[in-house]
Amino acid sequence: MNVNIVERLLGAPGKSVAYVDGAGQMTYADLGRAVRAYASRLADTGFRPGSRALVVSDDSVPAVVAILAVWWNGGIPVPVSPMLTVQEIEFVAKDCYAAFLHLDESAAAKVPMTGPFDVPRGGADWALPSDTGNPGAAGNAPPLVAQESGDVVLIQYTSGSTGTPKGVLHTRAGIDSVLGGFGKLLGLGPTDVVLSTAKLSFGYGFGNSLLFPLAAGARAVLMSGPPDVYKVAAAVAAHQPTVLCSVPRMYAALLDERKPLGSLRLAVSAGEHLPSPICEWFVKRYGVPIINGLGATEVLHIVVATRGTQPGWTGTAVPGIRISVRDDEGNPVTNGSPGRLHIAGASVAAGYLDRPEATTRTFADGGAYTGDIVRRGPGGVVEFVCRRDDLINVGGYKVSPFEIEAAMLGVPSVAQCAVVGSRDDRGLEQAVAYLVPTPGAELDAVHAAARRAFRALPAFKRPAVVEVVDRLPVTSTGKLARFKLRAAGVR
Ligand code: 3SK
Repeated sequence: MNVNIVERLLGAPGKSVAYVDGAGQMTYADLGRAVRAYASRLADTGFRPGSRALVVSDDSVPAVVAILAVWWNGGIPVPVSPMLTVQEIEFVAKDCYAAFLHLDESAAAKVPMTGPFDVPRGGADWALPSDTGNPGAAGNAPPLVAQESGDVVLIQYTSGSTGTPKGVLHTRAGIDSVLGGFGKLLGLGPTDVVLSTAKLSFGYGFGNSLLFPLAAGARAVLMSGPPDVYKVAAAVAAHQPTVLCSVPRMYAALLDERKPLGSLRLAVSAGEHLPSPICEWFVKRYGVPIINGLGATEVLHIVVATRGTQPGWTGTAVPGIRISVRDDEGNPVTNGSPGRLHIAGASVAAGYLDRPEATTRTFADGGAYTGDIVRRGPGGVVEFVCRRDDLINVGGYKVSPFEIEAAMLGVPSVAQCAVVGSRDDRGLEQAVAYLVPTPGAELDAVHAAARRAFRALPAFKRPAVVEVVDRLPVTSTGKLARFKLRAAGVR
C-alpha cells in the first residue's frame, strides 16, 4: 500500500521556506499546519475519498494548500486557470463532477452559486496556518487517506483540436514516476529556488512549482498574473532562483531585453520546441545550461529531454520512460524517418474522463501518443519535426485554429477565415489568420473588423498576423488545404 502523496511532499525541515508568493513566504512547518487545517474543514463538508475538487486559482500558496488538503482526504484535485470564462469553468465543474470548489478571489467574484457550482466552496482564508485564527486549525486533522498506485489522484484538462477540453486521469504511480523521472534530472536539493512561468493549472507548471520543489525540500516562487519578461526579471532579482522553468519565447524576450539571470544554475525550456538559435544565444549570454524538454498533459510532465544543452535536439527518454517512433499503424519506423512519438511508462495517464473513443485513439499500443511527429537521430536522440494535429502551439498554449476561426463567424466584411500556425523569424510558432473579404469590402474595413472580433478572444489566442487573401487554397476534394497555408509562411 502506498502512503499518501502529502507525506512524500512535506518531509522537509519545518524551518525551511517552501513558498514565496505575493503575500509573503511560508515555511514547510506552516505549510503542513495550513494543509491540516484546510483538510479538516474540507472533511467537515462531507468531502470523501475519490471526490473531485475543482481548484480555480492563479498561482498562490492557498492553491497549493487546497490541492494538498484534497490529497490528504484521498480526493482528486482538478486545477484550472481563473482566466477561463465562467462557461468554460462550468463545463469542467460538470464534466469532472466537482464536489467542492476552491476559488481564488477573481474566480469567486465571477462563479455563481447555482448549477454545478452549488457545492461547498473554500478560498484563501481556509489556507492559513494554525496561529492565524483559521477555524479549521481547531479541529483534529482527519487521518491521511492511503493512495494505491493505480488510484486516480489528479485530473488535468487539455483542449483538443476541436477545442472541447478533456480531463486526463493521472494515477498515483504517475506522480511517483515523474518525481523519479524529469524530477530526478533537475537534481533539486534544499538550497534550490525554483521559478516557473508556467502556471500550476498546466501540467508543466504543476510539476515545476508543486511536485518537484516540495519533494526535494526546495523553495518555489509563485508569480500571479500573466507572466511577462519584466515580471520574470523582477522575480529573478528579488528571489534569486537557481532553476528557471519557462518557454522558448520567454527566453527570447529575456535575451532581447538583456535581463540578468545571475542566480541561475539551470534553465528548462518546454511547452514548445526550442529553436537552436535561441538555445545557443542563451548559453552564450548566460553560461547556464538549458534543458529542452517535450511533455504532454497525457504523460503528466516532460518525458523526453536533453541532458544539458543540445541545440536543435529534444533529447532522450527521461528515467522510467520508453519512447518509440511509429507509423500510422503503430509499427516502429526506422531511425531518421519521421513518425509519431509514442510514450510508455508509469507517467502515462489512465485515459480521458468519460471519453472512450478519444482514450482508445490516444492511449494505444501500450502507452500514449503525444501528437508530436519526431525522428530519431544518432544514439536514439529525438528531433522534433512538427505537431500531427492542427493545434497551434503558442508559448506552450495549444490553441485550436477552429476556435479562432469561429470568432470571425458573422463578421460582415469577412467571407472566409482560416488560421494556421507559422514560424516567425526566430522559429517560434504564431497564429496567422487568412481572411477572404466579402465582395466589395474595403481592406481597411476587413482589418478593423478582424481586430474587433479577435479582441473577444483571450490575448494568447489572438492571431499575431492577419493576412487578407483573394481565396483560400483547397485540396482536390475541395477541403481547406491548411498545409499549403502553413507552407506559404508569413509574407
Ligand atoms: O508541453 C506540454 O504540453 C506539457 C504538458 C504537461 C507537462 C509538461 C509539458 C511540457
